[in-house]
Amino acid sequence: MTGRFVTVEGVEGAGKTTCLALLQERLEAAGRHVVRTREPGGTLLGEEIRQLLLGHRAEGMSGDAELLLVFAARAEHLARVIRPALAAGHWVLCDRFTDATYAYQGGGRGLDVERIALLEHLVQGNLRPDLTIVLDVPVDVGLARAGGRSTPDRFESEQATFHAAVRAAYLRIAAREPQRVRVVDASRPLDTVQATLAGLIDGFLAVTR
Ligand code: Z5A
Repeated sequence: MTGRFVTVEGVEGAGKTTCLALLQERLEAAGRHVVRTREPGGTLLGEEIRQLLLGHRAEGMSGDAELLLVFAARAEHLARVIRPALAAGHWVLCDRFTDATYAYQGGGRGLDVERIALLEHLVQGNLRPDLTIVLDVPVDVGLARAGGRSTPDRFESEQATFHAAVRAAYLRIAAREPQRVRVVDASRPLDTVQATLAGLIDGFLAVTR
């Protein structure tokens, strides 16, 4: 059986973690071996880079430093986890991937998309997700859902305009690549969202047998 690369994206608090669990269950019930992972992270080095990226650093970091750290973590993740899993025929289920870079560093931070595309090509070659699910919620809904947490990280501390730019960037990607990227209205009650996701992943399984 051929492995597939499925990613889940969305603004903060959209429900990715909650929904990834359902997707994993569904795929395993269909007999697929699933490797569930996340970005930034997924490897020892990647998790250390995650701490740098999310950490509470008084002086922050430059946009380019942030972008290069994201791709450094991704290079390690691809080499140690994603490519080997796909080569073994496993399904990789990843909480965020390069669409997040276009959304956060491109949309949110306003970095030049061409620079992101250059690094994407350098680090990934032709590898792209086979399916990307964008859980779409209005920013205030996502922030309210995530609001109960402890100290906000560097991204969570950003203004609502930053998160709105992130959301808009995701929707632009989805409009440009409707075959790969499916938008799910995640502002609905969880059981409704999960029913939509179950249908979506079952449909994808049916065409990838
Ligand atoms: N980042 C970047 O800048 N560039 C990159 O290239 C990459 C990442 C890859 C960490 O990501 C940060 O990294 C991220 C962007 C940056 N920063 N932000 N913001 P992360 O994915 O680890 O962090 P996150 O976005 O903050 O994810 P999260 O906080 O774990 O949120 P979530 O997984 O989307 O939500 P959740 O934990 O599943 O749900 C939140 C709550 O809502 C929870 O109580 C649920 O029970 C509840 N929930 C979920 N769905 C529903 C529905 N439908 N109704 C009601 N309540 C719900």
